[in-house]
Amino acid sequence: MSTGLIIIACLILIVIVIIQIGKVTDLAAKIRGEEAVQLETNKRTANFMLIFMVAFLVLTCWSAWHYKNWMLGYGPHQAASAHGSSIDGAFNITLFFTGIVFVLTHIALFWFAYKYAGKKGVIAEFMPHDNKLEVIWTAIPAVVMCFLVIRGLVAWNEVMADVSEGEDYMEIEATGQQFLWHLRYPGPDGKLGTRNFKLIKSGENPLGQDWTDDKNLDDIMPSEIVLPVGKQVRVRITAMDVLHSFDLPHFRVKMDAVPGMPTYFVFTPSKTTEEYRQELSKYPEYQQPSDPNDPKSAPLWKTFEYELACAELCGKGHFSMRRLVKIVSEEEYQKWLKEQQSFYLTNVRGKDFDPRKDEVLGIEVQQRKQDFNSTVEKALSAEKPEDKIIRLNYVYFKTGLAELDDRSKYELDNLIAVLNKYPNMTIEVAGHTDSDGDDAANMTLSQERAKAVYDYLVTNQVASNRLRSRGYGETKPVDSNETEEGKAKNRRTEFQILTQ
Ligand SMILES: [Cu+2]
Repeated sequence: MSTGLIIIACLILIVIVIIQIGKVTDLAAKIRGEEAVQLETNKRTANFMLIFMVAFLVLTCWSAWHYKNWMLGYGPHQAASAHGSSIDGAFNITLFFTGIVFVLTHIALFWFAYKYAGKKGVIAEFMPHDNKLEVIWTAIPAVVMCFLVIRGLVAWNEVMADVSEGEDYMEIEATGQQFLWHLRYPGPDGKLGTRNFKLIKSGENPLGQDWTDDKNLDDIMPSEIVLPVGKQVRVRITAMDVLHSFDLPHFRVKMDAVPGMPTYFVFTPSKTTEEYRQELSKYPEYQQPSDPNDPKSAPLWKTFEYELACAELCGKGHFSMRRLVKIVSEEEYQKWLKEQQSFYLTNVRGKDFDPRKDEVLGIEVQQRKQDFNSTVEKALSAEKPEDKIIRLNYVYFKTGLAELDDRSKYELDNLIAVLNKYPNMTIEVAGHTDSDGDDAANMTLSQERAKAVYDYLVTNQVASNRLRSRGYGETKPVDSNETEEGKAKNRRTEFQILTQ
């Protein structure tokens, strides 16, 4: 506040000083004779015009030369995408023509001001109209502009082309919001799930993904963009509040993110992050320490990262929309992809707001089958009898009853598949409870539950002489019965491989 007042006070003072100087000059002119003063001022101004003409041109050329290796499109900053060079080409041609015009008009402007400064006894020539001149300065810019526009249009059509049917590409999605980018990858199925803005709920469902659409279940939401080099990528771009702009400067990718109007950009990264760093390492500018306060910090080229920026001033947190972009080899990309967790499975699954919490999902069935089979393989090669006990993690009973819940069938079917695979295998099915309630009742319940599993197996064509069932009640806890978590572990159904 006080700084503002001081600035305003200064401005007022400056205006007063200028007015006073004007008055003094006026007075001096009256004393010395107005014309003489005017001519002297003209001469001085004309000389300044000439100095400015030279100084500004030199400064412009010097700075362009000095900073050339920092500018996109020059030195180490050749475009890192397949289409990038066509944009750079259009840019350079425009720069070439406008550069010529800039130098010529700049020189003409100040040279004329110098040469035709007011002199005693010289009168300006009166030239009301000149057809030849007008034709020249209309025709030349028109022809040049036509050339630039047509060339630009060709580049635009090439760069903005959408993927055509049957083309090989991967799709990701970026949604701008004040002030971050939500990034979404399709997951193993390669397909992004549908969204509905009515389902948006911060924390639970930031993008409004429709969980009843299976395509959504494996979608991942990483905090950075990782892409394989040489693979065509289509980015779906949307916004949730105001205008944002999806900008990958090193790839010459830039497209507005508009609320309610999905846009897209198709591009192919052509240089990995590492390759870009290697290019930078050849230039002295990038040997400086990355941290100006620490001379021992890694050189700039080593710490280089591609980035995603928002290129639309979208509010006061606009700067924080930066995200890292990493271009890697196909193998590194696959490795990274495998480490990513589905948003649904990690943040929604089983929670109160999960609309499918009572359902066993296709992806879970597959995952559990894999886990179950690898546990069985491990038990088969184990030596000690206690290492041949396998817990049936997904066999559920109705509370306090020995009646199997429908969701148990997937795990039991995995067991049947194993028994069919190893025809000599015999097992004991065991039931266990926690220590709540009456001991004898627990014993009965565990026996009945083990029997229920036994019956299910027999009904499904497993020979009864390969099976026996037993209830252990609360006699064999694997965890403390003091905590809810421990109790849940003690209430279990398992089987032991007896012979194999
Ligand atoms: Cu923004």
